[in-house]
Amino acid sequence: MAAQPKAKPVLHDYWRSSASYRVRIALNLKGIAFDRVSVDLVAGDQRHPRHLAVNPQGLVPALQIDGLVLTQSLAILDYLDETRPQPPLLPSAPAARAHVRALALAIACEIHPVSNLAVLARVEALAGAEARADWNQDNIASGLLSIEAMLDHPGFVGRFCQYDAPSMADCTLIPQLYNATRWGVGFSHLPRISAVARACAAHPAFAAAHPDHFDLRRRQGSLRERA
Ligand SMILES: N[C@@H](CCC(=O)N[C@@H](CS)C(=O)NCC(=O)O)C(=O)O
Repeated sequence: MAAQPKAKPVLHDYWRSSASYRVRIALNLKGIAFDRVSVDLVAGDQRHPRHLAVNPQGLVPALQIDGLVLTQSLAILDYLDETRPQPPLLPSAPAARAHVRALALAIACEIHPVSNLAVLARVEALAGAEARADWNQDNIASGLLSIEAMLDHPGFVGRFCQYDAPSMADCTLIPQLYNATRWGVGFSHLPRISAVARACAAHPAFAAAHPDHFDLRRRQGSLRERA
């Protein structure tokens, strides 16, 4: 019997979600073509039963692949790396792997959750719109300072976060920088981060994953702001 052709992966994402952006970059780096289901976080689509059936956490991203539905962006990156090892998202040496994972986790576990939509909405409800912006800007600025210090590691220097090829750390950092820019937090004073941003901007997998290509407002002609 002829083998069934594999279904094309489907990414449930939101154009401006940084966790989704991580997965788009990784899929592009691996050369995996995918379709998208757009979950409009501003409209509240993430709480619709149709999306909750895909991701009970009511978050994006979720990736349908190999007959599975995967959630949590870093778990998705790990799965992609384990099932499609080339090009690797993690270096082979344990110490180098630990460093890449530490960078990715520092962003995904420390910086990003504090800037999440639900957290920002709560800060705004308690203290107003100005406090929401201050909170987010302070969080991102201090988070990036620590990432700069982590990148300045003599053993792991290169064009990207570590060495001269993109890794899971770059997949995580670039969306965080997009978010920083959106919130008016500059990073030109951080030389290692700026150098990585330049290297990634010139890489086609990163360029093709950029939120501008998926901007819902452009497609819908609406002007909804800040998700
Ligand atoms: N740790 C999760 C974070 C996912 C997450 O926070 N996604 C945000 C967008 S970047 C979201 O769906 N927010 C919807 C909401 O807060 O209602 C991951 O890495 O996948």
